[in-house]
Amino acid sequence: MKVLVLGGDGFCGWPTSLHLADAGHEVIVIDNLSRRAIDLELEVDSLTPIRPIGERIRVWKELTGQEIGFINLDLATEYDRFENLLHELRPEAIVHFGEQRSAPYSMRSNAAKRYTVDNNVRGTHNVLAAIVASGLDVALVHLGTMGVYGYGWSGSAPIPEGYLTVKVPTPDGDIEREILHPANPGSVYHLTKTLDQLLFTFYAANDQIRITDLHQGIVWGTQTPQTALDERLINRFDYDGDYGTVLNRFLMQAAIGHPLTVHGTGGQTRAFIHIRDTVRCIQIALENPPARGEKPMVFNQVTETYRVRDLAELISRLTGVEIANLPNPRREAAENDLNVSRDRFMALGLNPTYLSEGLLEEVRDVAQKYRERADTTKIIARSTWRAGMETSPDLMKND
Ligand code: NAD
Ligand code: USQ
Repeated sequence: MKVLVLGGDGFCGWPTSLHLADAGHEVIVIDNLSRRAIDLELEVDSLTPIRPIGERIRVWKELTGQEIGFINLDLATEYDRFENLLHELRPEAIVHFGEQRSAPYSMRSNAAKRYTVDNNVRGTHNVLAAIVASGLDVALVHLGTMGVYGYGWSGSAPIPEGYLTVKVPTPDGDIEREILHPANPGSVYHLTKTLDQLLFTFYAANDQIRITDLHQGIVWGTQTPQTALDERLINRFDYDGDYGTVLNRFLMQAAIGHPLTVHGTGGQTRAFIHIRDTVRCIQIALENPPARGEKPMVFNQVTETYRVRDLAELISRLTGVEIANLPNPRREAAENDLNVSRDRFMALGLNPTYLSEGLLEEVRDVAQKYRERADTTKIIARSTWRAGMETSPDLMKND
């Protein structure tokens, strides 16, 4: 299958591009390298020494003989170029990772909020409009987030895969309707993913675009079998307060002996998935698209749930690194339960990678290998959801 991977230079997109190429698909990466530009803006770098995209692609070709294409294009601002590319390349499928994906970054300033909305919503709408204009029957797979559901809405009922059946009272008695699960975003970034959902609902109904929206949990780990083939193919490892996600951050902090930065009580329960399962899920979704005319197909792309403090305690027990309970810079429930339905990928054959000591050690080993590259002044999360929520007077003495 000819597949365009939008955002294919990023943390999830690069290993997915290699995985799909390895599985025999023809892959073309489209990326404006904005994530690398944000590293420069934040004066931070991936803990792992990621190589330029041209070198990554050359090394993959040297090792496997497979060509991966690359086009530097901004999905949000270069609509005409993107539409022309669809006419020229005639892809059968598109995987869309190409958005600003950090919640803390999206809350760090007014400019960052506006950039995140402009980039993500315009980009996704441009992709949909260009598919319609191309006249192609392209299957679109989009990376959404578990965060569209929010944390705490469903109580003890499992969060369904995208849709909820509700009873609507009418004078003639109750009628049943299926609706999109109510959105409850916790950041401007998460808000953009809830807006994406409405765009998908409209274009699937109006233009019969085949759309799969993957509501993914927090991705952890760094390497896949393909990125581990050669150091020049290594995947990104974000550890800083804006882009680093919680489990990878704790493992990196353990590797350098930094106290584990638990926000608040650590009672937040979140959904997780290992990067090796992310790439498998994308392949499964690509190979099992909905039919034309169907509503967007939603999968909850998660394999397990954990409470933040339980992860910190586990890593502290394994490594001896202490835990620091910091004031929470975010506006989020101090404690929540999370019960997620995840039947669809299981039914399609996903064999989940569960968190184990071995896998935790593998990530810690990667972090230990590159520990000299870490800038410890970038570890504490400084983006706050509202003015006055600044964090960690004590821990900053480690900076
Ligand atoms: P990332 O920032 O590492 O990668 C995103 C890529 O998209 C980058 O290479 C960036 O340069 C590119 N991009 C952004 N805007 C673009 C634009 N306008 N035009 C072209 N390219 C653009 O992020 P990631 O961690 O790989 O996440 C990929 C997707 O998966 C995101 O949409 C994110 O919301 C979703 N997701 C990620 C996680 C996670 O834990 N990393 C969890 C759930 C969902
Ligand atoms: N947290 C800590 N300490 C840290 C970092 C985070 O306690 O050092 C806490 C946060 O306060 C939050 C939880 O851990 O309660 C998760 O934070 P995170 O930064 O790991 O994840 P989040 O901001 O939710 O975003 C990440 C990705 C995003 C994706 C989302 C999936 O950056 O792209 O959409 O995970 S989900 O969380 O399921 O919505």
